[in-house]
Amino acid sequence: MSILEVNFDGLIGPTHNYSGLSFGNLASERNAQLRSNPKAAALQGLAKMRQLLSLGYQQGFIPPQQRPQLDSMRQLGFTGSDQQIIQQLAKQNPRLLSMVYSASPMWAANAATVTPSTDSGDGRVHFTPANLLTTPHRAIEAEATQHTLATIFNDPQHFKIHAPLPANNLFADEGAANHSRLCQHYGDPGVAMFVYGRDGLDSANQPARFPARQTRLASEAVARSHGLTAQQAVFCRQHPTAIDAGAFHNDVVAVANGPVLFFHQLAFVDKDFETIKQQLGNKLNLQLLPVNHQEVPLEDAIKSYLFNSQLLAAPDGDMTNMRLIAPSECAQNKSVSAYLERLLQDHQQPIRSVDFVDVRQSMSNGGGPACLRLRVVLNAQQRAAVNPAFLITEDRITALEDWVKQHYRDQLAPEDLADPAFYTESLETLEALTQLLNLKNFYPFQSH
Ligand code: SUG
Repeated sequence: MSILEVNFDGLIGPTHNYSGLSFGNLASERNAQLRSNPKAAALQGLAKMRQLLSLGYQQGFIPPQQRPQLDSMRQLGFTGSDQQIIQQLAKQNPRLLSMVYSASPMWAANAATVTPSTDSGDGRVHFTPANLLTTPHRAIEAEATQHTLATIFNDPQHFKIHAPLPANNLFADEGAANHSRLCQHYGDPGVAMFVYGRDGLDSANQPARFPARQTRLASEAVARSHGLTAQQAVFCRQHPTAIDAGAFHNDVVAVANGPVLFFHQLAFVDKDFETIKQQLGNKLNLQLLPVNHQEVPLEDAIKSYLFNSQLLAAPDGDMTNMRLIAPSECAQNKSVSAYLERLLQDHQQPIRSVDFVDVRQSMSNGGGPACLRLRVVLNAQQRAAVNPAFLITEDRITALEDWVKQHYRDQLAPEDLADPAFYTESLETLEALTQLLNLKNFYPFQSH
């Protein structure tokens, strides 16, 4: 009971927009240049947090990053005031403008890879911020993510925040979206399952169409620096077919919790998976929930984001009484909703209920319920050591909803990013957030 998983959801920022920045992410490409609704996006995210809280789960959040992020443009030789740089970008290179305005840190599953203290061997929870270097708009997240994590988990006795891996193509890292921790119960020793799309050095077996974002070399480096021994980590290649079908992260086709691994038949390379099954099976009473292609075609799995559901143990950590928090798109997809009905009738497996949530604004950029959260397994002392400003209560959700309603736009078109008024508004919104949370000098603009 005292060791539990806490979900830290990305609080969706005021600049949420559809700029088609993620090659290989079908939703991002499909919705490029549409108008977004940042207010609805943030309220949908908060409603999901409220739902988990009311079901009895502990919940935290990760604040949005400062956008626009213009340091990256200054490094590229742009000069002048922030407003002048925005004007230059709007005129010369609107694509760069949308990159520095992206609200992509909302997808907290990509913030970092996390190893609980039960596994790290030094009594601390380890975090490595993901370098996200495959996509330029996400590569600018890493440094601020490191700072944010160090603010939330600000007790070095309990938490170790590593630097992101070197920003080199060999070490491309996407964080927890390509990592799962399997264990019998949260307090028992676990095995980290790292899933990578390409080796790093060896270029064989890569997807043909879309980029493989995670390298094996990166996964190995994270495992090593988190203190995991060869016995505590397994490495498995993502099926190139899945990446080419739009599963740019493994969490689009698989999700695990405790001893349960719920996955699409085409998620992993068969040969690797056979080895891993054995390695995992030797350590725990693994429960596999494979879904085959005839039952749910890969295209339906990717369109509905079935496997991007949050797979939750009961609030007290009971692994025999689990639930799925699934995107509402799953209820509308024929093969997926039929599958879920059958699943719930099967009492040999531990999932007892499915709750549908509307996170459509995020889904339209390729981010489902599981993308929006970073899972952190914490014992009671560690939970007490988390900076309370980032923990969710009913009152805090209400306060955050009021803040969103007061400051967020309900329509944002990519061309609005060039508007000088939007720049001022974005920073004022973040200023109001830090006042609400009582945070001093959290954002770079606040220390100038
Ligand atoms: O990295 N989309 C994100 C979605 C991340 C989903 N996260 C997980 N699967 N864990 C991405 O592709 C789109 C931004 C745009 O096109 O405006 C974007 O970054």
